Amino acid sequence: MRKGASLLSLRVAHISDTHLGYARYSRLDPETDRNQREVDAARAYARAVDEILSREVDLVVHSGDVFDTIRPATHVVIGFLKQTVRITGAGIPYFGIAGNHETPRLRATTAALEYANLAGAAFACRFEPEEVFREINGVGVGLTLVPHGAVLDRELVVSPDPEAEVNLLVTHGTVPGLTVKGHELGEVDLPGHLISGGYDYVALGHYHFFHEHRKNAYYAGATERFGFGEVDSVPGFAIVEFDGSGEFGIEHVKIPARPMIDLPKVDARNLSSQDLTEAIRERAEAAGDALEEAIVRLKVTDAPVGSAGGVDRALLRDLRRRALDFSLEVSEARGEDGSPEEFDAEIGTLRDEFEAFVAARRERGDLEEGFASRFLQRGRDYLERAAAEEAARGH
Ligand SMILES: [Mn+2]
Repeated sequence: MRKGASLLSLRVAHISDTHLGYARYSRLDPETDRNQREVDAARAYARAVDEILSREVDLVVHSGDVFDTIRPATHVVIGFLKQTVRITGAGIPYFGIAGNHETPRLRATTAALEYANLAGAAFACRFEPEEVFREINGVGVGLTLVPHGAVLDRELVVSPDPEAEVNLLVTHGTVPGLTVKGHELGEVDLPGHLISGGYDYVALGHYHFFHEHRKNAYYAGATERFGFGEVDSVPGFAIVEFDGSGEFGIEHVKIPARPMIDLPKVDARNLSSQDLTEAIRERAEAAGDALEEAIVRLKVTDAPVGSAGGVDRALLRDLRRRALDFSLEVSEARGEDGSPEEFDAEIGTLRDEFEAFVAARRERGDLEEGFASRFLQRGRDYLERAAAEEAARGH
């Protein structure tokens, strides 16, 4: 902050990784008949907008992965625009960038995010940075918008606007040296020099946890959880407040999300199918009502070959009915020659591939929602039955 006006006041909402259009599992939302997780992601964004509007912010920035895919379905785009105009319609400036999920592979392709620019927001979604100066609430604000498509240029240099009182950099990717639980995240895609410049605040997107990278650089975190790697994350966004002191205050605003539960692992060494069934039942009973409508995972390790195939199907069916999704991840004990039994891993891969296949078709609009959902369920049942039969044959 160069002009040091002590009267300066600027409140910025930093939101990120909304992943609109993300769809998983087979459950449909009873109200809309659309994929439940897709509806969850849309509701999380709507809740974030509610919070933003109740907090008298002067400016909103979105640091990318607005959409989960390059070609979100029309209703996903419309849903995003309806929420976005609640902000721009209230006269609040809204700037953002494209993340890796929505950046087209080809320069000739137009990003869906361009629609936001027709709704009064300003999103940089091409392959070069954009610089904006805007007087907001009497404060000269410099915004450097570096979409994910622009960070492919390793030599890219951006700098703060010397005329601005508050300078913000908005970008998306993994910063060098981002350490999570003691180890560094692989695949750094943001050049180190990019975020080292003299910005008052660097609004980062990509990493789904609210996280202070440096004194002036934060990941806002995602508005929902998008996988078990995020089971411990707290979905929400950040409010950053500048008062002209040269420092800023930051608050993480939590947003209620779909419960996600990783049940305590079962060590299945020497357990028969019946023992394993009982262990699963115990874990489920201990969790109780928390399982209802939650995304649940139970990992089973070192299961004797074939034992998983004999787990009580009625129990699994009941758990799948109660939870939004119940995923039993079994890894079998190593074979006598020390080689891992890879069969379940293969089935896991097949299942993932099948789900990705259906998701891609659904996204392209090739499959009608209800049909896609039934198709997905039937395919998974079939794969599971095949796995059980293989296992029973003592693969
Ligand atoms: Mn993301």
